[in-house]
Amino acid sequence: MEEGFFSEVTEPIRFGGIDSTDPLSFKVYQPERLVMGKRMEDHLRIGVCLWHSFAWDGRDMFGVGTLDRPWLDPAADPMPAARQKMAVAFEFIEKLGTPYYCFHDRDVAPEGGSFAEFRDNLDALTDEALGYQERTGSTLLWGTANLFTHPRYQGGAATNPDPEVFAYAAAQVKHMLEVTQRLGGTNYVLWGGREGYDTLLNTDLRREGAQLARFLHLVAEHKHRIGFEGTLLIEPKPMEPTKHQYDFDSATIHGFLVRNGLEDEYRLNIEANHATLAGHSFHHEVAYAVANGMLGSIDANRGDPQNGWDTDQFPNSVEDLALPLYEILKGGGFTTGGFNFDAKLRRQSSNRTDLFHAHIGGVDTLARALLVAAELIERRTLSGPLAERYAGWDGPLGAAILEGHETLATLEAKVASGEIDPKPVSGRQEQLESAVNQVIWTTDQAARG
Ligand code: XUL
Ligand code: CO
Repeated sequence: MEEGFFSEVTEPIRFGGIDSTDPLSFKVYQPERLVMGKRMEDHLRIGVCLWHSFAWDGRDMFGVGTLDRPWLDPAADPMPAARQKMAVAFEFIEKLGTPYYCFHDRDVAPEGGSFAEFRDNLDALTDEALGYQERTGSTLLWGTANLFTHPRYQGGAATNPDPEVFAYAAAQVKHMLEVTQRLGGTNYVLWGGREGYDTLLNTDLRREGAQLARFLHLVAEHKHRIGFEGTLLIEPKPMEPTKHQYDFDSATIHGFLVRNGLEDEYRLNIEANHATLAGHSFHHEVAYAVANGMLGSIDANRGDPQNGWDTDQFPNSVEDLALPLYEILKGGGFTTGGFNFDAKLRRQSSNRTDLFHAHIGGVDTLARALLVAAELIERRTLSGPLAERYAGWDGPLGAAILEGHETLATLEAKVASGEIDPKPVSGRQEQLESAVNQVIWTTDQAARG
C-alpha cells in the first residue's frame, strides 16, 4: 500500500484480537465473522463521514483550526484542494477497510461563485468519487445537502420566510439527490439544519410547518420521478444550531409525517448525541423507531454526560450501544441503513493517525456491542421476561379487549362481579439490569473470536 497522507499507517487495519498490543488493529471487529448467521460487516454497515473528519480543521468558537488538513487552507486553489481532500479521504477509507462513506454536497465541492458553478464542481468530484468507489469497493451510505452553512440559510431552508430561499434549497437537494443516485447511495438524509427558530417573536409556526411538509413532498416526488431506490431519511435533533428544531425527536417527526401523509416515504436517521440532547436515551429513540417501523440508519456519535451540547464524539461505550443494537437486531437489522461516524476528533487530537484511533475504537465498540446484542437475543434475557409480563394480552381477556368485543359496560360488569381482580406484579427492573450486565460480562469469551 502506498504511503500517502496517513504515512504512519502502512498496512490496512486488520483484526488483531482482544489481547493485541497493536493500537492500529481491530480488537473485536472481524468483518467476516458470523453473528446470528450474518457477517459482522453486513450487520453493522459502517460508514466514514467526510464532514468532520476531512472538511473541518478543528476550529471552534475560541480558536483556529488545530488539525492538519492542508486542503482547507483558504489560500489553496479550490478544485485541486477538493481533489486532494477526496484522495486523502479514500486513502483513509481503504486503509480502514469499512464498506461505506457519506457526505454533504459542500463537504466535497467548492461553492464557486454561483449555483451553476457549484453544481459543475460537484459533478466533477462525483466523477472522481465513482472512480475511487470502483478502486476501493467502498460505496455511499448516504448523501445529503448542506442547507445550513451559507448565510442565505440563516433563517432556515424550507422553513425560511423567503420563498426564494426555499427554491434555492430545493435546487440544491434535487441535484444532491441525483448525485447520491449516481453514486449508488443507499439512503438520502435530510437533517433540518436550521429548520426551527431562535425566537417565536418573529416566527409563524403554522406557515413554517406547511412549508416543511411541502418541501418533503417535493423531495419524495423527485425521488420517484428519477427512480432513486434508496431510502429518504430525516434526522431528529431538538436544538442547535437553532434554539428549537422542528425535527425534535423520533416521535415528533413520526407525528409530522403521519399528519402530512408522508409516513411511507421517510424513515429516521437517529443520532445518539441528538437523542440525549432531546432528554431521551439513545436506546429510547432507537426503540421508538423500531416499534413504529421507522428505523432507517444511525449516526453513532455520542455526547458527553457533563455537557449539554452536541459534542459529536466517537462511540466508546459498549453499555450505551448494546441495547440500541439489541433493538435493531430484534427489529430484523438494517435494510438500507447502517452505522456512520459523523463524529469529531477532539481539538487536541492533532496527529494524523488520531483519526484512525478514533475510528478503530468506534468500530470495535460497535462490534463488541453487537456480540452482546446477539447474546441477549439468543439467551432471551429480555424477551423471555417481556413475553411473560404481557402474557395476559395474549389470553382471552386481552384479545377480547383489543378486538373490540368488550365495552366499558361489559368490563364494569366483570369487575363488579369479582371475575376480574388484578394483583400488582413486579416489573423486576433491577433483576433485568443485572441480567443485561451479566451478558455484557460473560461475552468476553465470545469477543476473543
Ligand atoms: C448535525 C448532524 C449532521 C447530519 C447530516 O448535528 O448530525 O451531520 O448528520 O446533515
Ligand atoms: Co448526524
